[in-house]
Amino acid sequence: MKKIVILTGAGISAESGLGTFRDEGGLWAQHRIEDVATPEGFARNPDLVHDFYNARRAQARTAKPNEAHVALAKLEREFQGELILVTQNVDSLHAAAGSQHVMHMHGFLDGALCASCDARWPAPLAMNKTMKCPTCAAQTTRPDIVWFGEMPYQMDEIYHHLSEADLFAAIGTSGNVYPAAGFVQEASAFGALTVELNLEPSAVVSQFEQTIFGKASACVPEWVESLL
Ligand code: BV8
Repeated sequence: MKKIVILTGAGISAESGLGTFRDEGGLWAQHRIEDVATPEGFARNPDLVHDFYNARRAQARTAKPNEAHVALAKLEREFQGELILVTQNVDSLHAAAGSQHVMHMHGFLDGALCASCDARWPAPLAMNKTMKCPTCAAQTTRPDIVWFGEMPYQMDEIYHHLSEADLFAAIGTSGNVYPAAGFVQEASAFGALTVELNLEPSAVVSQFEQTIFGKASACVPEWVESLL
């Protein structure tokens, strides 16, 4: 096996204490997606959106990687072929666990972006709408997060990797959000073996050849050992 592509979602960070989106009492149960994770919501009420991300940034700063993150970092170190790790998550737990190359397709909680000049810089713990861009001084600072209706990052590169994958694995994602939820179809169309590791069947479970159900902190280390 020469190339493995892995997609992770909120489920891999659940045991690190970070809320998922669609589980009981998840993030979307407390907020409407339209209000806190769309450009329109940000334009309508930037304070509400900054508060939402400031709370998540504070929570994420205290979170520690769990055994699933650590196992994927070990896989990157020890796998003889090429490992591509794509995450929908905006936390930095993969990097904290030692993963060197992580593709953050939905952006970063710890990143700030200027909506006027596209400058990016490390986000302070709390952001607000009066913050000035260090490059152009405009007061249009936003979290460097891909909201609904916006194009996820590095899509061309990701599709290229999917076309070359021998194995595609989705870990801790409910398969509700596109284009990420379509990656399994893309990979299998190019002949990859596909496996879903999740607490329960995702919305696209039928498209996977193999499924492994259970908590990520237990299933992922075991799965990684089976690969090495
Ligand atoms: C785009 C940043 C186009 C925000 C996020 C109708 C049909 C199809 C598509 C659409 C549609 N209407 C609109 C769309 C497009 C839309 C979309 O897919 N909407 C969905 C809701 C229907 N997608 C977009 O808008 C995307 N952009 O399409 O652009 C375009 C084209 C051209 C030009 C311009 C634009 C952008 C999507 C990105 C949105 N941003 N994140 C933030 O994080 O605040 S998405 C958000 O959901 C998070 O990033 C999250 O990662 C992602 C997916 O959620 P999951 O990671 O899967 O998390 P979830 O809670 O859902 O599931 C957790 C899973 O873990 C569960 O299955 C659970 O069982 C499991 N689990 C729990 N505990 C554990 C566990 N597993 C293992 N162990 C455990 N312990």
